[in-house]
Amino acid sequence: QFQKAEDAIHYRQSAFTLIANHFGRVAAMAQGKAPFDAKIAAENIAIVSTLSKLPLTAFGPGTDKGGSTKAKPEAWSDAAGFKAAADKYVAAVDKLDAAGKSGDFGQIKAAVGETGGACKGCHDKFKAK
Ligand code: ASC
Repeated sequence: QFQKAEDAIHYRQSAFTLIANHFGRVAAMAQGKAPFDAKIAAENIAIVSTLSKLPLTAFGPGTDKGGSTKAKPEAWSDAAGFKAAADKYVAAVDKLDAAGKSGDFGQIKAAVGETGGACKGCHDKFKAK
């Protein structure tokens, strides 16, 4: 799938950049920093949902070093912990996806909170500052 570790690292970083951008637009609405628009929220959530699992395919063996990775060695040495954190994030994005389809502000706000928490939970353990 990837020729070099650096390719996998660049791939996952690119996916996270896009996810953060589109999630950030929805988070801004949830936090009252941008006006809530159910259609725009749904469009951005759909993008997040589509992209959400892509970076997880690019943390294979041997991709712990290289490029400008900020992933900590623990993402590989504590593979079970990393998988649990990833599963939490995927489950949160599934809820966010359902919330986006509902168009309900309260549901979106709650799911944004849970998703942001899952992002942070993984970063705290597995991403260097
Ligand atoms: C974001 C983003 C993250 C998470 C995290 C949540 O919008 O880019 O990495 O939310 O900050 O605490």
